[in-house]
Amino acid sequence: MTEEKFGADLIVDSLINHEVKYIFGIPGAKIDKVFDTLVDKGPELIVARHEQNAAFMAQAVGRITGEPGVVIATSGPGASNLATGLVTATAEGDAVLALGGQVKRGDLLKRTHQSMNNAALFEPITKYSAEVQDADTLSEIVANAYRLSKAGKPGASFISIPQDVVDSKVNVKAIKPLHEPKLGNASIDDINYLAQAIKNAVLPVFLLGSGSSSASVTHAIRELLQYVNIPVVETFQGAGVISRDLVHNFFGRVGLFRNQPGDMLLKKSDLVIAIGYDPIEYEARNWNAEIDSRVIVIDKALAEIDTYYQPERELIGDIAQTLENLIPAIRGYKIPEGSIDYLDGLHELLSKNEFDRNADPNLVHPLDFIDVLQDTVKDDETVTVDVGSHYIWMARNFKSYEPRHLLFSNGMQTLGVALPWGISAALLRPGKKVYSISGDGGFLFSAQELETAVRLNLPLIHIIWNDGHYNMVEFQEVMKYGRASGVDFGPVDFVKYAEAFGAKGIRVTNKADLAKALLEIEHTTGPVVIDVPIDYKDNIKLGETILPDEFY
Ligand SMILES: Cc1ncc(C[n+]2csc(CCOP(=O)(O)OP(=O)(O)O)c2C)c(N)n1
Repeated sequence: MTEEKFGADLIVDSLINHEVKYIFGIPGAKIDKVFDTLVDKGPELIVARHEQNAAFMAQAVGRITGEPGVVIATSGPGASNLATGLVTATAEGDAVLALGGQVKRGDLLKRTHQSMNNAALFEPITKYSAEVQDADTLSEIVANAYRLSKAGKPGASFISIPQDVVDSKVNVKAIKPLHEPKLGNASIDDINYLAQAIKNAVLPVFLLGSGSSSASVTHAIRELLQYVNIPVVETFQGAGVISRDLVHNFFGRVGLFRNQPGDMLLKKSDLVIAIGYDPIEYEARNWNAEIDSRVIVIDKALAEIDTYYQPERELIGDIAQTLENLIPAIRGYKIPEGSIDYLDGLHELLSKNEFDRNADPNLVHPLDFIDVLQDTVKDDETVTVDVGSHYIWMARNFKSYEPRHLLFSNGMQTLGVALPWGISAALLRPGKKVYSISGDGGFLFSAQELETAVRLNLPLIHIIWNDGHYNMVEFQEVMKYGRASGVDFGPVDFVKYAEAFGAKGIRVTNKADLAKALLEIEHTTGPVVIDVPIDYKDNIKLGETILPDEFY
């Protein structure tokens, strides 16, 4: 006699067939049969302390591996708590498969406990949102949702599963993942067109976006730069594509605000080659305000066009293969002599420290913090960054030489991502330390996950830039209105907070203390929280326009 199978088996067997390693979530009655099934088989369940954070954890799996991270929540508020995580994943191009519980089908049209139109709620913020009506279709729906989440521009898929569907007997087996079709390179005509455009250019520049950070594209870009010496700027999510041995090609990151050496380079360039660039990271109106840039795109899907972004050509296909095909067509290209001095000047500007770090002796200047962290973090370790003024300082100044090792929420700018992302990075990169960084505001958006990190005994070091304010909003309000509003909150003893969760808590008061603390915890297993009083005296300068005319 064959063993009876239920909807929950079909879901879990589908995840097994897709080689899903982790599933993040919190149970509830409508979906608990899946949790019960997970006791016997399937991915490792990571119980989170809030569904929003479970969704962030799944997002980080998508970000780091390129394969969908999987999250599961119950009906009603369990499902709706996923919303911020899923909208962040969809906006920022991270594959996520979300499973939400639902009331039984007979209750769908009644005012019943936790009844809600799940599929409609998630429709505008996912790539795929559906409710299962027939248990035998569960596996096909999982398979389609899974592949759609990572196809083209990745994002979240959501499946709503009524309780009686999860619980009912099924008559089919789980679908095996199908072979993924591989795109070819862009057309030879388009590749030759770009090659000719580069040969004619005086100052071509590569703008590397999030889509350039996969292993294959990063490899192809590095290979290309062995043959042609073209300057590069990264978006925040393109961090780490340029390796240590190629730093001579690197001219910084662009993002908030339009005042970096990379902005000047984009402005001066007569040919911007945008690779895997997603405008959500840094809209073209920021770097092409005058609508006079000549842009050619290399991507796997069509660009989204706007007034400020009208690419002259688009090379659409597998990005890595397109780049490989570009090499023979432009091999030996050299930036014309006339541009060399300009680039040297920009490099000097990039390395110049414009700030007076002589702060209050009991505060740490952001650049001192970054120096200490830079000396501590190894290239194969991960740094996740929350949203706030600290994110601007880190994105501009923290060097990273491996892709997807310095992570930012750079589309939705969602507060609270750093700690949950750090948890996933620690799970996916076992044996490597992870540093997550947040402000004192953003930390409390997801700080309860410290318990998850402690439970899993993860080597996670969470560092809080403590200034007692929602500073990134504060300094911009001051710039706009001459005063701030709604940005103050009371103090929290983060050392006691950490200890209450079973983590180690450390408070430092200056740069030397910070360096000592990081050294002391080198061999600590399990999570550590470090509270750093930060000196934000220079933050207004972050937003000032410093594009001097002589660079145009
Ligand atoms: C979920 C969410 N709510 C509100 C905001 C708006 N916001 C952006 S930065 C910020 C303040 C961050 O303060 P903090 O975490 O202390 O970092 P700091 O700016 O002080 O470094 C706020 C409220 C947001 N980006 N995300």
